[in-house]
Formats: sequence, structure tokens, C-alpha cells
Amino acid sequence: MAQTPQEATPTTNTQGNACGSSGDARQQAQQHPGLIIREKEPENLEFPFSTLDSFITPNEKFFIRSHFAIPKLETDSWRLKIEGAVDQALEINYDELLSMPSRTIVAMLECAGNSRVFLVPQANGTQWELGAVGNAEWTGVPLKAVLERAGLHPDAVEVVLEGADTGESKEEPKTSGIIHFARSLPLGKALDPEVLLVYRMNGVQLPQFHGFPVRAIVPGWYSMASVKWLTRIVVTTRPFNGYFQSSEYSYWTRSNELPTLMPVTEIEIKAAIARPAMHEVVPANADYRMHGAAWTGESEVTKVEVSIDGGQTWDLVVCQG
Ligand SMILES: Nc1nc2c(c(=O)[nH]1)N[C@H]1C(S)=C(S)[C@@H](COP(=O)(O)O)O[C@H]1N2
Ligand SMILES: [Mo]
Repeated sequence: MAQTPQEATPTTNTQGNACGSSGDARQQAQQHPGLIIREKEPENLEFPFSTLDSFITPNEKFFIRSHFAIPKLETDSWRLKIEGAVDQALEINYDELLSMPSRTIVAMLECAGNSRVFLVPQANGTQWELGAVGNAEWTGVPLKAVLERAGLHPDAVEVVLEGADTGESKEEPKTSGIIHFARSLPLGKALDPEVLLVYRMNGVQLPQFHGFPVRAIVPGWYSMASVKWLTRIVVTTRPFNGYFQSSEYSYWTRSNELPTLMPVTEIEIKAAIARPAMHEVVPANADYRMHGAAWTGESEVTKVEVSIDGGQTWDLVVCQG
């Protein structure tokens, strides 16, 4: 995530809407004092984007997006199953995963629903402002290495990543009972050496809310692809059309004049201003340093411009990172 220089004294305000509510909410605010609560059960918490002051987002400020209750897993009993169209189904334990060659990369996560609150007309779903996004350093084992260990069948087409978390939607679109969170990757993406099975985030053990003990990180894709609390990998010979890539995180398009439902994948180019924050009053006739961030999915940001006259003229922004 490229970002512009920061202001000297960034604010460290906002506990969001946590103030003055129930004991639960207070406990929540204490547990995540740096985040804005969007939903309490399950925890959906937003990074206050106006406090952006570093290229890497610290763990305690990293947004949390969960569909179901957070599963409580332990390293001792954790197993990762690899099955489906493979030569040898595998079950890997935590120590085995950690003993495999690892990689450390910086990758950003952005929720596909980030900035939803600004949509006109209003859209259903969590009303994220700018902060369902973050940048972290991740350490883990390439998914590719685990798939190669299992041996892919020649007719394999996709790799489904399944989380240990389960739940049910009783409202439309319903889920036909209890389901796991799961998403698939086409084989080409699954074999990208930067797609990792991650157990460390910003130099510490992966925090529970971010998928402890192991999650996938799929750089360049909206972060519904980065499955947390990963416990099962299924290699399929047909495209998967699970709930989280058909009823959710998908869009209608046309191919050969036929309407087709496509899963959401690559992150779109975007720039966001951290300061001035929304509704912030900027002093007249004084210097003011604006800052923010710009990012893309699988390409590079080459330049960022800013306009302070409603788009009539544009100035180049200094980028770092
Ligand atoms: N198992 C599981 N993985 C998941 C989710 C989930 O609900 N369950 N949410 C996804 C979505 S929509 C997002 S935006 C990211 C958020 O990751 P974070 O909470 O670490 O920021 O996790 C993804 N992985
Ligand atoms: Mo998301």
C-alpha cells in the first residue's frame, strides 16, 4: 500500500460508537480500544482511517471482519486436512507446518465491502467507512508447497479453503443450515508462491481474531479470499460455487451474451484521504498537510493526484512506501 507522508501530530481519537453502551460493548472497547465497532457479535471492527500514520498497520489497529462466531482453536489439536483431487490426502499439524520453508511478505487486506457507507443508494451489509483495510507483514508456508506435497491430479481446477468457523443465515439469502466459511481459488492463483498459509502477523503469533492458528493470505485479492482459522483444503475438479462466492462476494456480468455470476476477486485501484477526516474543519490561510493512502490489487500505483478545487485542477502527490 503506497502512502503519502504523514502529518506531524496525527490524532488518536475515536472509540467509535462504543461509548456509553452496555457492559459487553465496554469490554469490547477495552479489548480493541483502537477500533470502531460496526458489529459486536460476531466482531466486526474498523480501523479509524483518519489515524493512519504508518505504512504497516499495527495488529491492535487492524480491522476485523467475521461472519460467524470466532472459533477457539489450539495449536496442539489443530490439523490441516488436504483432500479431494490429490494423490495423497494429508493431515498436517502445527509443528509440521512450522517446520516447512517459510516466506515473509507485506500484503494488504481490503474487505470487498470497504467504503460501503458511501454508496448511493445505500447497500445492505456492514456500513464500513474507509477503514476495512490494512497492511501487514505475514509469515507462512506457500500453499503451493502443501499442494505439491499432496500431489495434484491433472484434472484439478480449483482449491477450496475452509475455515473452522460455522454459522447460518436465517435471512435471505439463507444458507440451507449451518455452513463453514469457505472460498475457492483457481489453480493458477493457488499456485502463486505469494499465496501463504500464515501463522505470524507483524512479527508475532497470528492473533485469534485474525485467524489463529493459521489463515490464508491471498495478496491482490479482496480479503474474503484470505480464509481465517483454516482447517481444510479441498482440491476440486469443478469450479466451486459456495455461499461466499455466489450469494455473497459475487456480481453479475455477461459472457458471450449470457448473464454469469462471477466471484469477486482482484482488488480495484483506490485512493483514500485520511486527513482531513470527514467533516474535519481545516483552518483558513494556514499550511495543512493532507495525507492518505493509495493501492491496487495485482499492479502498481504509478502516481496519485489531488484536487482541492472540486476537480478543476490536479496536483501530484508525494508517495512513499
Ligand atoms: N474463516 C473465515 N475467514 C474469513 C472471514 C470469515 O468470516 N471467516 N472473513 C473474510 C473477510 S470478508 C475478510 S474482509 C477478511 C478479514 O480479515 P481480518 O479480520 O484479519 O481483517 O477475512 C476473511 N476470511
Ligand atoms: Mo470482507
